[in-house]
Amino acid sequence: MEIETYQVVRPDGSFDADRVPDVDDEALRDLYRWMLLQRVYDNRATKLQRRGRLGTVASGRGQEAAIIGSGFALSQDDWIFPYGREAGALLMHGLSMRDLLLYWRGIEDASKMEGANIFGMAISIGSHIPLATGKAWGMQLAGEESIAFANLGDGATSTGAFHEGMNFAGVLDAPAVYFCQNNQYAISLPFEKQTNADTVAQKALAYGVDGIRVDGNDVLAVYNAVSKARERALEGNPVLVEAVTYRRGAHTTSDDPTRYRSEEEVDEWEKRDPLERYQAFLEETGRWDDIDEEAIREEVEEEFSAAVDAADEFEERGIEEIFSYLHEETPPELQRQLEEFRELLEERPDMYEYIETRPKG
Ligand SMILES: Cc1ncc(C[n+]2csc(CCOP(=O)(O)OP(=O)(O)O)c2C)c(N)n1
Ligand SMILES: [Mg+2]
Repeated sequence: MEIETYQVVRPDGSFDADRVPDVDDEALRDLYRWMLLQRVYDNRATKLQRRGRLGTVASGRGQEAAIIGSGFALSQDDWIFPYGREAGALLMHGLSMRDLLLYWRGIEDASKMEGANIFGMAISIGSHIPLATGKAWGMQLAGEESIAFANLGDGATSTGAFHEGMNFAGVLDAPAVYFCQNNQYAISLPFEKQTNADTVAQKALAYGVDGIRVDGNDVLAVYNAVSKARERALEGNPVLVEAVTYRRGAHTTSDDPTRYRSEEEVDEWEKRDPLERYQAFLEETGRWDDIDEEAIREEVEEEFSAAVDAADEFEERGIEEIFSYLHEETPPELQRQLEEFRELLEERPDMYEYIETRPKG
């Protein structure tokens, strides 16, 4: 089965003029700004984690075009179901950097995501896919002109939840877009060992859903593909988009990728850097001179530092919140566990010490 990989800008910077999206210069510049923000954010967050000030970080390095191109194609009314690497897209859609940092510090509900249509992150791989389908169906029943957008990895397509979510999307004509960032690995497992299918996009066919395959390191191609997918979804045709890309960093800060992949492979993908490719396009079309790269960097660095300060001021609310977070009224079984836990802490306060003494701020 041959599925075309849609592209606008080729790795050498040459491009297909008919495919350049019909957006103004400011939008074209913004795309660069957001990709750079994603890169700077990932660098800073990774360093912060190394200093023990974040629990873990899942970097989007190498995937900036996929993350930003897709986020940029969405409306503020759409609902995003994130999976962890898409900081830039979430910040674009109303999440504050402080709250994002607090999330990676283990505080999930700093903002309760107020003001942003962003669901909790799917740490349990694939679990958000049926939820996105359900949300999309609900929005359709309510007559809303918006879609549910699930961000997922290639690994998520090997879960049962993917199958269920896609199947129901097809059956229900749900206004949903499933955006798979095929970064070639699920932690250490390469794509070929995970599925016998040549592409993710072809899986859509079996569900009676549209499938699009796109060069995930080409921000304009991703933007076009997701814009198109969004239009189709609003007409009641769910779409699976596969963005072919590469995870250049470690899976998370607790992974060592040199143990399972070659330097040559990583070098090969370095050459397909999404920012460099887009810069070449901007230069070619006379837009690069309007971009002050240093100024963007400085601005993001400052924003990041301010977000760290704001996160440091957040008062932790104690272990008991684990028991009260989900339910309006604590059910009897949880109440019992809470009491048991309190007794345990009285007897063995040291059990909780490591959390209390972890580096503050
Ligand atoms: C249901 C479930 N199984 C296993 C894990 C452990 N795990 C965390 S991330 C991951 C791989 C995810 O790969 P992919 O979906 O390709 O996303 P990527 O990290 O490459 O962006 C796995 C197996 C998990 N979080 N949830
Ligand atoms: Mg992956």
